[in-house]
Amino acid sequence: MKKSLLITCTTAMFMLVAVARTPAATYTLYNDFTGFQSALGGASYTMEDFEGYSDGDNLNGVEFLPGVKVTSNMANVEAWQKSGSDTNLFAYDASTRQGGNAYYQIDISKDYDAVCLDIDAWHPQSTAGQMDVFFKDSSSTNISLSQTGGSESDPVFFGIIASQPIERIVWNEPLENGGPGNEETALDNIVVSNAVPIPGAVWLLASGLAGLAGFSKRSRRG
Ligand SMILES: [Ca+2]
Ligand SMILES: [Ca+2]
Ligand SMILES: [Ca+2]
Repeated sequence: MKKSLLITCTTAMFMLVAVARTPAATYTLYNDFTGFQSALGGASYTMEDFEGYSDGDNLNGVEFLPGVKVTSNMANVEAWQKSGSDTNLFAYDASTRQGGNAYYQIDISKDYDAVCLDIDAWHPQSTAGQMDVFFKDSSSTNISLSQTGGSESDPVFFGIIASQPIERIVWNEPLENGGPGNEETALDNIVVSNAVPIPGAVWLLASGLAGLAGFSKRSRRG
């Protein structure tokens, strides 16, 4: 075998190993905007609060932020503004919620690794809902969420910052009083950003320190 071919083969093998060893996306969850915002590390963000829309405006698949849109298995996805309250995004139709599998899907075509939003109108007597998050590397995670506020007017905050871009978030609504139908929830204050990454050198130092700490613990025990 020629030397250059050998080098190419060896390099390819190392690359394959590297690809195979790439870990699935890691992430951190946040339950309030203050914590989420400070974890962005000073990165700018854009937010859609839907206040620029009128009640009944169609939002189905509308790109309301660059690269961000919402669809649903419910037929209507609209701006919702009733009785002087602020405007949010609400989906509905005649029958889907009765089946108990109503969901909202946030599709993200640009590379954002940080997303947060409020879930509105979630009655405390309903059960937990599930947030499915899909990352660009095709890995995904399922997160169970509960309404911990005292009333239906307390929004539930969901924030996530991941090690790589988030492609899709699916909010599977909770069941109303245990089911079979879904509790009606709505989405508001959808934020996307790219968190300022912690520099590689800091990670190396941190993992080195962690290794040293483990070593000294073992030595002392020994
Ligand atoms: Ca709003
Ligand atoms: Ca309800
Ligand atoms: Ca409700």
